[in-house]
Amino acid sequence: MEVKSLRILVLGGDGYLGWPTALHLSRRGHEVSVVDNFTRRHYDHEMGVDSLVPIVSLQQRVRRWEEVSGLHIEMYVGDLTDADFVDRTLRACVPEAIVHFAEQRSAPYSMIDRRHAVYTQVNNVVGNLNLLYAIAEQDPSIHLVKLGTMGEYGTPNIDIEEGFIEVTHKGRTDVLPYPKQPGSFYHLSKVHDSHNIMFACRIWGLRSTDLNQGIVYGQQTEETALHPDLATRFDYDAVFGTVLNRFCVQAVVGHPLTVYGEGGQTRGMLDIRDTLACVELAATNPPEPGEYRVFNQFTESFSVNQMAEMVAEAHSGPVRIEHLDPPRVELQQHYYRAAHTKLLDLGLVPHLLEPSTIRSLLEVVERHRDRVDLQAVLPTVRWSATSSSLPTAKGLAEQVR
Ligand code: NAD
Ligand code: USQ
Repeated sequence: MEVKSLRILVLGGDGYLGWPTALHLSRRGHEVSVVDNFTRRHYDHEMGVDSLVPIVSLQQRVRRWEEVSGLHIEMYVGDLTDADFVDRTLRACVPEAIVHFAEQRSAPYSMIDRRHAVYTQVNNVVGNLNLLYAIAEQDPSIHLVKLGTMGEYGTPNIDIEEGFIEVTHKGRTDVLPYPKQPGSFYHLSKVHDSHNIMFACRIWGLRSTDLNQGIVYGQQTEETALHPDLATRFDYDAVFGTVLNRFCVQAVVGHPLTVYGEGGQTRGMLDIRDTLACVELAATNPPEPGEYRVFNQFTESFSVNQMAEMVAEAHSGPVRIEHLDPPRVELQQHYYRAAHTKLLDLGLVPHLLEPSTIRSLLEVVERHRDRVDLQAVLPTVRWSATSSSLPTAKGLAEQVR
């Protein structure tokens, strides 16, 4: 389908999702620039972990893309919490749409201690606020496509709607923001962002799409598969690895799949290739000036137990599933039904989670299995200071041997 070419600035363009999104938008004919301060690479050093799939520097990635595709991606290195940098970058790039991925995105990282909680909220909320001011001052018609999270809603005992719910109270009716019950200081930072964006749309007439994204799985996209230097990162450690990606790594190395608690936690999920498609659909179908809209960006929901069983079935070798003492404070059995029709209405054709999808992910892991550090697999961050002690990384490594 023919799409209008846009000047798009991708914030967080060195990350797991930002990099493949930048490539996808570039190949689709958009003029793409990326921003990053490499803080994600710094967390690796801090935590002593690394992406399972090796990644080259952003500079090398951009050069390789130019060589492979003949397409240029402009690069800006800097921090969104630096307002001058944000102002300068918007002036230099003059974007029509900004896709904002550039936040600290791990729930466990935000729950390590006070310092990490404060860092997460300052980084995310201040960066987003600087961006809102720069857009308002320079060009309020810029469309902000902001990555939020399904975790903003938590797990209420009623259906989750797309951003807003009609409420009748004492005989009067209104459409109000859907109640938020996030489960970590990270997820809370996204709630704060949503409120700030909605307010900025109301008072300054900005336009924004808040993409409440579910948990992403997968590592390869059409563009990243073109050359090893174009690969995106793949995290499997207990702080940054997400559940399905982690289970695939655990299955390949013979580690028991680490289901936290009862495993009835149910979440919206999506294939990494659908992230790219959803972001482009949102960017190329902008809201009206002053409009703040919310899309729930996931394609299917599964419980943690279902995901563990699917990985065990797809893997050719034996797989053991273990229920660990839950490190997080969250409901382990609950009702979960969330609307997600708006992106489908715009034309999203989802990649659903088939055994073949899991098998191709297992193959990626197999190629890099020598890089797996078993010490990084077990959860070490507890939500509650009083929760029972977790098995140690050393204990688990011994169990695996
Ligand atoms: P990531 O950590 O791999 O990428 C984020 C990038 O932003 C990193 O490269 C980091 O260096 C950069 N960054 C962070 N703070 C910055 C700052 N202040 N200035 C400049 N750059 C900064 O994360 P990801 O998995 O690619 O997620 C991207 C976005 O999507 C996040 O906002 C996350 O909350 C959201 N999201 C991710 C998932 C998922 O499953 N990965 C699911 C739902 C929502
Ligand atoms: N879980 C396990 N075992 C594991 C890892 C996780 O049982 O080894 C459970 C967790 O307890 C949780 C669920 O799986 O109930 C999801 O955990 P996760 O780490 O995969 O995802 P989460 O912490 O919610 O965060 C991830 C991304 C975040 C994004 C969010 C989308 O890191 O950036 O916002 O997914 S959502 O979950 O919809 O909020």
